[in-house]
Amino acid sequence: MSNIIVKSEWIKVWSDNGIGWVQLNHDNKLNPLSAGFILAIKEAAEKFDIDPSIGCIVLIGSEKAFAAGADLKEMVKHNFASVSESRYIENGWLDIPKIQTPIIAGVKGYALGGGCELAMMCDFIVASENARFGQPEINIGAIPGAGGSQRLTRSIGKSKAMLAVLTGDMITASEAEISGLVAKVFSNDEFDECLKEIALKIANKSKPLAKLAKQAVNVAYETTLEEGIRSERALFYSTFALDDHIEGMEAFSEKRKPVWKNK
Ligand code: CO8
Repeated sequence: MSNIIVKSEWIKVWSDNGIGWVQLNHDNKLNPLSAGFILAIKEAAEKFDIDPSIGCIVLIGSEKAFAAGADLKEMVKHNFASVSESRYIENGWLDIPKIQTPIIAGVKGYALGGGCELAMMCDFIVASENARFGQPEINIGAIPGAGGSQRLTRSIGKSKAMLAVLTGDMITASEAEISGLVAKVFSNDEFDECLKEIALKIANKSKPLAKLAKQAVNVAYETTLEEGIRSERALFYSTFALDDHIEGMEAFSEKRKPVWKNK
């Protein structure tokens, strides 16, 4: 971990209207994910996560690819001892799902292997019609390693996940939308505008409420229905402690838009 150089120069970061944009901007437009690159992505997202002006984070890639997977030129140098000793997956990857602010993956082009896994670590995926998803690791002597076999299966079911993981074949944007991997697909022309519109809608919600809502949905992913229902109820009750709960209720009665205090 200590000798990994964080590749911040491959990340473009900007914010507007409460949206924190993190663009994967590698010299290779396929955005191969090396250890230093993933740490830079994680650090950029974490900075937005603790920025009180940000209500939604959006991860995007290039026109050609969100990310075409692990950097195979880096991975080829590894052996069993070095992947375990360097904590190849633990560094960076495992922190991205811990982001509390809503985070969207905006996918154009390829999202393959680690790229598909990174997109699935976000809260949901919005894709352009040219997007292609896949877990092709089986074709390069590996299997998914950053949660792909688990998140893809939970997202699209065992049968479709098995087909993808065992053949390594790509899934088109429309197939991904039908199977639930992707929340929305937009035409290539409309994509940027529509992605921004969704992010803006989320960024304009009460920030603590959005975080509680995200937490509630995530529990469904991680536990039994009974536990999830219990957890949702506790989170629901906790909304009553927020000024924004009172504001939301009052705004409804007064037939006006709520003005969130974010507390
Ligand atoms: N890593 C490094 N370099 C890559 C990668 C990659 N994943 N993908 C492509 N490149 C390089 C190519 O070698 C080529 O370099 P050069 O110009 O020096 O020859 C350049 O990018 C352009 O590539 P192509 O000519 O192949 O571009 P095409 O448009 O013809 O094809 C594809 C695009 C379909 C994306 C094709 O490049 C491809 O199949 N790439 C490999 C995809 C893949 O197998 N991804 C899975 C990798 S394994 C993985 O992700 C495991 C995840 C485990 C956790 C992650 C831990 C870090």
